[in-house]
Amino acid sequence: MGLQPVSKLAIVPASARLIVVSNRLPLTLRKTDDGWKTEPSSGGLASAMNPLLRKDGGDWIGWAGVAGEQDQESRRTVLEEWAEKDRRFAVELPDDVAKGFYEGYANQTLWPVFHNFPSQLKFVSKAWEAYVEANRIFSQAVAEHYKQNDLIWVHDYHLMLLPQMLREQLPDAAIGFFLHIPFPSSEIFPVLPRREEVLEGLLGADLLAFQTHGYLQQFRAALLRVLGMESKIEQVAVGSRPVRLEALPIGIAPEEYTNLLKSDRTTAEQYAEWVARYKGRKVLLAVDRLDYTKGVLERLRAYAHLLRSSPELKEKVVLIQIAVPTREGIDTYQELRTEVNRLVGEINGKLGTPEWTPLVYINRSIDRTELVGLYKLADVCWVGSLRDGMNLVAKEYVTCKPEGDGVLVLSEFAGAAAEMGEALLINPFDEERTAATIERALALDEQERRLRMTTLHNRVLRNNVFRWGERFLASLREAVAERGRFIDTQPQRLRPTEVRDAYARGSRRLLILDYDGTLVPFAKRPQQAAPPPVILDTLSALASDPQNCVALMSGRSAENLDRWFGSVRGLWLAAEHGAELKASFISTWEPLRSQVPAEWKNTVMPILEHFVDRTPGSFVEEKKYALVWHYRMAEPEFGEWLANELVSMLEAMLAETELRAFRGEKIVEVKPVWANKGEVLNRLLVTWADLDFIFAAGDDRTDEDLFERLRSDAWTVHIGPGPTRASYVVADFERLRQVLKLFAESGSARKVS
Ligand code: GDG
Repeated sequence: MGLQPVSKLAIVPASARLIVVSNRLPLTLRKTDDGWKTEPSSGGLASAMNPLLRKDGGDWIGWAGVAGEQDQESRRTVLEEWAEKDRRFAVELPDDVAKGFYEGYANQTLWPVFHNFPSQLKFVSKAWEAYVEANRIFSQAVAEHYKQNDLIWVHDYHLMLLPQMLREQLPDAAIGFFLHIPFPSSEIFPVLPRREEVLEGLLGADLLAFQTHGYLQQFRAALLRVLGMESKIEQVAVGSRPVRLEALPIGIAPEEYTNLLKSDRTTAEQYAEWVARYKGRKVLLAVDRLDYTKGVLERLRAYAHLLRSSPELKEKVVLIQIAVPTREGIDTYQELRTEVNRLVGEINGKLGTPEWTPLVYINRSIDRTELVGLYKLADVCWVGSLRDGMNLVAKEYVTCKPEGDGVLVLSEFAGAAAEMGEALLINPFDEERTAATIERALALDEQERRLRMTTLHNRVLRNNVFRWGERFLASLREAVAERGRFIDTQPQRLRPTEVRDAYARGSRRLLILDYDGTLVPFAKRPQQAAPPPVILDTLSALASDPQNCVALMSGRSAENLDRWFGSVRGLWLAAEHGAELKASFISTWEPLRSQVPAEWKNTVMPILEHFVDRTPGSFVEEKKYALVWHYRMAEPEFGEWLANELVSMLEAMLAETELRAFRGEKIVEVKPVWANKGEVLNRLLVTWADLDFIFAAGDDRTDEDLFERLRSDAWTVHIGPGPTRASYVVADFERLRQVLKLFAESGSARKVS
């Protein structure tokens, strides 16, 4: 089999048109006395994507903002102009849908959960319905806009159902998704109401990209815990379709800032004025949307602490806090604003002097020209997010410091911390230590300051938004090509006569068979699955043929296999998925590794026993090398849910060891990684070389290790439904028995003739 050529449909030409889809366009409508006017949108997504699209071209689809009832004519004219001149296409949402979608599910349910603030979560099912409806309206708009070969790039948490909705309408489309905000841990994510739908919505994409590896891992953990879906570090299979997973930290367009610094008059004049005004004082700068995740309150408290604990800083320092209003229709944000206002008053009122206002608070958006001047001016930029997908302010600041004269103080809970290790990192929840770090930043010696800042500066310039965009689109193209390969390599149905003929032509054959689920159906208790005589007869017939090497590889213990198959002459046996092997010509078992430590069982057993206590009908089976939790007799949904929980718990616990927790058919098994069927194969091949027919059959994950190692011309057969690397499938164990019977008969027929 092997990889087939990429199917034509799946190849996306390099010149394909890009369609960006996000909640907001980079343009915003503003109502004035003369009708609707256009303004640039604020926020990280617009800052990043706008220069990218301006450079490389592409269409952008997004919500036009609340419509209201008046002046529709003038509104329409502006929107038509956006489409014609800028190729920005506005999606109209009915006002009640927009409210439930944006202020409801997106910003009061998803946003707090994804930023580790489950206590702020508010959920009403009407808002969820609005979220579904808004995503549906978006999918309609995109589908109408779409032409074959377009690349669709969906952005952020507002549109998490969109990939799947688009997949249903445009099955062949290339769909990528980028999440700008964090993905929460598997402890927090399950709190999300409608979590299954959200994950399934995302899985409609060909590529899912996150800001950091950490978020990507947390997404995988959520898939396992919530949907019971296993994934690889770079891929998850959704039926027969692969979804690629990537960590792609977003960057900025440095020239947008450096050009203003180099040649903008307003910037230069404003900067000169500030230099004069703040002469003799150190400037601390903070720039945030006024969102509780950005840690504005915590920063102000830490600042007050700093001023109180270090009186020598009096009149020597000033904090400029830009706090851009955001989501003002939501109560939490209004409460935050009130509290910040109060604290600002308190700091200046209690700690200021007639000559000195310690805190300059600006509660509006300022011009980019001014922002850049402030970045240049600031001795320290203070990013104190309690949680943040990336944080572009950190990157913008270091971009504006080509000479290396400034210090970045950065929260370890911002995604940016993963790639900006030269910053002084803080835990913004710890106000005292944060204050101490700010003090250290103010006193940092020049050499260290320059070294840290220049390294950061160069890295941010290199990992810019254009590079990020290129990587995303290249990865999306590859993901689509991979989808083609994946589909082309999906297993075919096994045709019994065809494989029988190949068997008959062979003269040195290897047959590797799994047992439970492959030769016999699953039984409620493992000891009930004894082989019926017909299986023993077939195995005896096959194993006694001198041209055959027949190996039974099972998860069962050596003692169990001996009891059931000891009488079948010429049969190789591998127990516990290959931890031990018994050759056909000797009567002793040989372990695959000598000196296997078993103390781990003392730690893992109590955990499994705890799960047995919680799950009526489940039990633990102890094998020589493994421990298995069986839950076939448990209530199905509860059993699956607990199995997900158990595996995610064990995965974290066993990460540094050679043990792994595997999910099988209604079991969770803890065993060493080396105990796998692929390893046993190597042993068999030492004895049995020059093979001209290889046949391997199995139904579960442990068989996949084997299929992966076998030669590409091997007949690998998966029993039952589900994703597999095997080349062929058969519906159930009975079909497989028929095939083995055909093999056995063709052998005896030749002997007779
Ligand atoms: C989301 C994620 C992720 C701010 N004030 C003014 C102003 N800004 C600009 C900044 C920066 C942007 O807004 C803010 O970007 P952030 O990245 O800091 O934060 P979010 O808006 O929350 O963005 C975030 C980002 O998406 C990108 O993926 O990094 O984690 O939450 O560009 O400069 N711009 C102007 N005046 C202001 O007063 N002109």
